[in-house]
Amino acid sequence: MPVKITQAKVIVTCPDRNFVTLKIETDEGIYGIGDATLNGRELAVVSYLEDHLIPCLIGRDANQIEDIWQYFYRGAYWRRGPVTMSAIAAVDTALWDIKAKKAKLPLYELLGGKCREGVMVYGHANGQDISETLEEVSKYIELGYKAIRLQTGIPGLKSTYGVSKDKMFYEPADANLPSENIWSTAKYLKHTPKLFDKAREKFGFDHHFLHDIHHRLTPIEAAKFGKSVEDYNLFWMEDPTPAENQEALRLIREHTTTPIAIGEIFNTIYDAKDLIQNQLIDYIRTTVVHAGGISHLRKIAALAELYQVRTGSHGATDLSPVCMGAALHFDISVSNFGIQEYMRHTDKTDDVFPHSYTFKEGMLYPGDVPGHGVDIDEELAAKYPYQPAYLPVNRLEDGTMWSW
Ligand code: GCO
Ligand code: MG
Repeated sequence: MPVKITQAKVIVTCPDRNFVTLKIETDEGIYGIGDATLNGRELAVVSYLEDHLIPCLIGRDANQIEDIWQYFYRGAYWRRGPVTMSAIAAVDTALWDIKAKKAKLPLYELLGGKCREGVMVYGHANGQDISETLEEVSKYIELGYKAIRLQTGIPGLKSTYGVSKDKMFYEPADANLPSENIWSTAKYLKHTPKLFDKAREKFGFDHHFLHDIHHRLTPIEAAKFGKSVEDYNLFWMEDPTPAENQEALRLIREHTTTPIAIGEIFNTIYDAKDLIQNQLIDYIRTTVVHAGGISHLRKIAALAELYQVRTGSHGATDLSPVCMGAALHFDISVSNFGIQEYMRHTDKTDDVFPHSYTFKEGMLYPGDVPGHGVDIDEELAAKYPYQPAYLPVNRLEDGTMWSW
């Protein structure tokens, strides 16, 4: 029996940071929600949904998730891009939520069932200097984390990617016009291996340590960095170079066995397919919200599985609890799951998005309520209106624009 979509609306709220949520309602009274947040470009996705997708959604059969996905992807003529794919992702996530609620099953049951008991996550330890970062690592270890990302300030640079005064919920979109960071590759390459040297000296080798380079190096610099940290056994180095030039990864690979993770800014399987098929990466970081939803992410994971590439989805604070909930159902049900990033949300955000997922000893569990297990308190959401917020930009010390 068809389940008719009767209404869809976009909810924008800023409980400490901006989130965009799509809510789809049906004639059976069941509704579903999907995350559509694109950090620093939120309102572009709101318009894409309100002006272009929602008018075409009303009256359709909510059961037909794949057909609706194809309708918006192929049917649009103008394909791909983060705005389009985040909007399609929100529709897809909300429809999976509806289907699972209608079946009275947690979403992972519709995705093939659990492949594992829980989802290993990593948290962020960051500090102005190495000793502050190591203090943060201790806190995560006390909380039971098995995997931790380490970032540290660099002597001689005023600010560095991944380091902020906030700790558990680091928020880079810090100003209503972009703030400016200064970068020096030479200073970074000199200092960062010391962080991992000290971290292994202090904590040994029982925990997974990760690191994000945030697209800042050239291929040969990335190769050099990967080599310089091999003894510290990193779980991965993330985004060593900007991924427009994917050939670059071959050069990095030829020089180092440090595993590579890429893909948080990818939005389709076409961005990832060459890297996967040529085995130039070890982890693919595409997410539910920015890569077309659960339907599309499962296709990426299926391709990756053929090449022993594992998933390692992005999960920074700007991906809402709705994305996190959906991601956990995906993570627990794909065989080639690797790890899930988990930057905690603030209490205000958690109050707006009541959820069934729980954290215990370094693992997240999606919970067993029907659907993806995340809801939105609309009344509370309305108390926090949208606030313009931009991600920073980055320049070299001589003023040259660089990748942030
Ligand atoms: C990560 C990311 C984030 C992004 C942020 C942009 O690995 O968690 O690189 O810190 O910069 O999500 O919106
Ligand atoms: Mg990253």
